[in-house]
Amino acid sequence: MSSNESQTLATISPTALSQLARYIKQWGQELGFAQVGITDTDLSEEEAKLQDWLDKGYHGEMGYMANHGMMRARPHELHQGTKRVVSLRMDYLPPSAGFATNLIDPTLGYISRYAGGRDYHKLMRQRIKKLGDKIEAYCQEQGFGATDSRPFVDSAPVMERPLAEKAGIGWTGKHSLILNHNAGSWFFLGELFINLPLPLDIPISDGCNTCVACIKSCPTGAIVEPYVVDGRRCISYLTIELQGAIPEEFRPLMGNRIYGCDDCQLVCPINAQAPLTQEHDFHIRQQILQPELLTLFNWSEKTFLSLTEGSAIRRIGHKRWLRNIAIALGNAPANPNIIEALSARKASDEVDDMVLEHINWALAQQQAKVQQQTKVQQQAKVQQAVQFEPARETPAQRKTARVVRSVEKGLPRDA
Ligand code: B12
Ligand code: SF4
Ligand code: SF4
Repeated sequence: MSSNESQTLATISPTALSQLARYIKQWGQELGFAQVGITDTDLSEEEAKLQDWLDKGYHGEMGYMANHGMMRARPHELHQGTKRVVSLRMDYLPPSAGFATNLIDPTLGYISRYAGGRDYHKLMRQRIKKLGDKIEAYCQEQGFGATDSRPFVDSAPVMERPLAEKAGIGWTGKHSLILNHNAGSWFFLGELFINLPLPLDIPISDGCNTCVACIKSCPTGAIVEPYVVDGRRCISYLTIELQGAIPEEFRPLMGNRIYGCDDCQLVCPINAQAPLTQEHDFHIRQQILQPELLTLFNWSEKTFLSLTEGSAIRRIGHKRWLRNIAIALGNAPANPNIIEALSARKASDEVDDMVLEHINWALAQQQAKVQQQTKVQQQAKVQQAVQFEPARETPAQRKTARVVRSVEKGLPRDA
């Protein structure tokens, strides 16, 4: 951008900027965004918190979180000349979410509801780019000069949540996600960085009050203090971000969650009124709607790649897919079909050492449960008891059962 152009932009009157901000919100909604807010680029208050999070190693293997220094907290350094950040919310809660039905059945795989449809990154980025183009065309038409803008959707080192909070999209919940009373938390965030001094929106106040439901319900204790998630413990990290073996201590706690996790949002009372997505692309694909673990486990790499085309799931690749499902099969009740499928997979050339280790773990879990059942049956015979005693619930199963009850009561439409 030439100095003449920036000169012209600098002379736009406050009234014209307010009018433009109203148009930006209207255009954002026309492009499918449920909420649009505007903030400045000052995240200096977040720098110490981000550094502390990194110093504690909470990012685990997510090198991209540490690689860019404090640029994440400095939008004007990331894209020179940026004066404002337009923060945008797009809802993803699909109809027939079937949260409780899916979580309570250990023979089904649970896939985070943000990932049931098309990958949000590209879809949102294209729409935000269109918003930037509309602003540019309007400014040219009004004789304001050329603007400079850049869209982001989790694509570069941007602190999306603190920006959204400052732009009035919602408050930071104790699970660290952004939420508000009208929208709940089932939404993605995206941004448009722009060099116009638009008027700022006002943040809303924290609505969590004394609630701690998300902290208490997290299956792996990943919310280590209010507002702070140790990424290394989060099932979303373990199943999606982590490349290698999943530490054994977390495997029994993961239950049937094979891609991401929604528990901290499922128990959140603010989600009771959450709107369903307006995007058909975010509806859950048929093949992964309440899917049988054994069916998913038998997908060849070719089938995996073809059925996950255009979906975020594809990015983890077939090996990590098998790794995650093997753990869920190990957590399922004893079943000869599971033992057979795990044993058969061991011989497949689609399995490497990492996956094999998870399959062996799952087989050991299954065999231990078979032995336990046999022992109980023998004892029952000795005592001439007529009734078969079902396997006792583990602490992880009890926790999931509590989450399921909370969903049935609190989110009946989506249960
Ligand atoms: C890395 C990452 C992860 C990691 C780490 C999560 C984490 N909590 O940091 C993992 C893989 C675990 C993850 C999981 C999920 N993620 Co994620 N993730 C990101 C990413 C790329 C960066 C987040 C980040 O900067 N973390 C670093 C920490 C330091 O930042 P922070 O959590 O914002 O921390 C701030 C607060 O803790 C606050 N804070 C600290 N102390 C205090 C005290 C008080 C009083 C207050 C008010 C605040 C406060 O200050 C910190 C710094 O500003 C963003 C996209 C992006 N580019 O921003 C998506 C993003 C945050 N993820 C998102 C989603 C949807 C998820 C999942 C729900 C996916 C799923 N269903 O499996 C889970 C939810 C887990 C959870 N409870 O956070 C959405 C969230 C949308 C929303 N409504 O907020 C984002 C914004 C992606 C997007 N574009 O939509 N994610
Ligand atoms: S997504 Fe699941 S594992 Fe991660 S913090 Fe939330 S409840 Fe815990
Ligand atoms: S569950 Fe409770 S504490 Fe957690 S984000 Fe929701 S309202 Fe806040």
